[in-house]
Amino acid sequence: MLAFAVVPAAVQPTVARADNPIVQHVYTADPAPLVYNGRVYLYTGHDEDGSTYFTMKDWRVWSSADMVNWTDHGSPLSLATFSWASADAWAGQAVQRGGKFYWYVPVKTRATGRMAIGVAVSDSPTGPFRDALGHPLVENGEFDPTVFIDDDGQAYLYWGNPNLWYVRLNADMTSYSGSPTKIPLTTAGFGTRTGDPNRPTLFEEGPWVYKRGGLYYLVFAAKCCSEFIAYSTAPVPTGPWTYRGTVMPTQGGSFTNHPGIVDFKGNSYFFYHNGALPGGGGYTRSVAVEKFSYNADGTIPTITMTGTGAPQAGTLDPYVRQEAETIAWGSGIETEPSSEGGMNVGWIENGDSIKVKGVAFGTGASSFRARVASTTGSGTVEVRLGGLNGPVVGRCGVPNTGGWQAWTTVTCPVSGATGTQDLYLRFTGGSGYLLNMNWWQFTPVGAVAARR
Ligand code: FUB
Repeated sequence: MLAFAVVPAAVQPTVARADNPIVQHVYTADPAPLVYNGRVYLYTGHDEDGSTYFTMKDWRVWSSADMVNWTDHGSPLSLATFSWASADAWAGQAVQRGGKFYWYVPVKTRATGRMAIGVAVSDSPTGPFRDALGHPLVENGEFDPTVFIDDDGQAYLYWGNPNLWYVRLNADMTSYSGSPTKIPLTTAGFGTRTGDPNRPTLFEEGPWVYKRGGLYYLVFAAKCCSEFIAYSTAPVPTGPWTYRGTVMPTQGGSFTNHPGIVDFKGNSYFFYHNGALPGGGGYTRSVAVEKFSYNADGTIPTITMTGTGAPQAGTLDPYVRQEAETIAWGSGIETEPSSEGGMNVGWIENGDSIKVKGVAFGTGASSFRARVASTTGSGTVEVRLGGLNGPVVGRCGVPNTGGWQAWTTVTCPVSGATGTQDLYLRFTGGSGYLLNMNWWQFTPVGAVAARR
């Protein structure tokens, strides 16, 4: 896709005051985090701009080493991956086993028009993913799969709305033993809902199952609508479950919510979604994250949504290549697949910006280089520190490279970039699209700048 050819109806937040929600340039929903190899990978759904229903066609992958700067890995899974699927790319989860990544997703089938669970597989957490089976793994008209692998290697698939089901997955992760079993939705297990005789318990959808300290947790979207997040616990993965209360109250401008919980670098994180971005709401949602600590007895505290999100877990190294699409807060920008691999930032106009949080310059940087492309040659990258209007420590002009995917490297001197600071790449120039950026890298004082 060429930056000048298509104008996406973008999410265009203009003020960079917060770092939550996690992604600003597309609407995201139904978070499913996975920790692998020192990074947290975040699998999400994708709400279309201006959507008035759950009109969802693809899923997205993001990753971070520090919980605040998130790299866009694009869309390695969509409805088109499943030849038998017709619609509803809803809430899924990816898990890793034996070096392969299995992504379980609910979709509507062409044949029956009912919801089913498909499974895609990849050798990499960022894909590409392919349909593992060529048909649904399981189909009973219900959705929202979560997969949990116990310490003994037994994997379980849970899913459901309005019921709650589980089945034991085989070690191949793409077949199962026995029949799907309905988990008894008792009020002792899942709380009491009033006002809906058809649904006497709070369980609505979006189960997320994991184990901590010998206790099994089932976190779920409760009541409808609006939903809140609640949880139950059990001594074994098949129950009986005991209702434990609220994780996150109803908040945030979306009538659904969806939980995902992981531990990362010694801390616990709760992922959810809300309608916090401009234009956001029940069908234009955004994934966000909060850090939390379990209570001493293993119960989960009540967590509220914030605009600041989780604190940064570490710092970002500016002296190694950083993808332009690694972003704490982006304003005005979009992303697209790059001809050089991965994604690039595009559709950059005058005044757009990228914030990268907690960049460890140490004793100082002497130059900045960026991989850029442009057909206009009218843009400049301002390298600023501390804020959008913070001091300019470098300024790189971008020439006409002959195409939006015709990449060249520009370099400019930097002075005054020391210590750990938030980096702002602010783009200036005339009207229209100015440049695309694939990656950037600083050179430390005393080192020789690389030529590419
Ligand atoms: O995103 C579509 C549906 O909305 C999900 O499957 C549910 O969990 C709810 O978030």
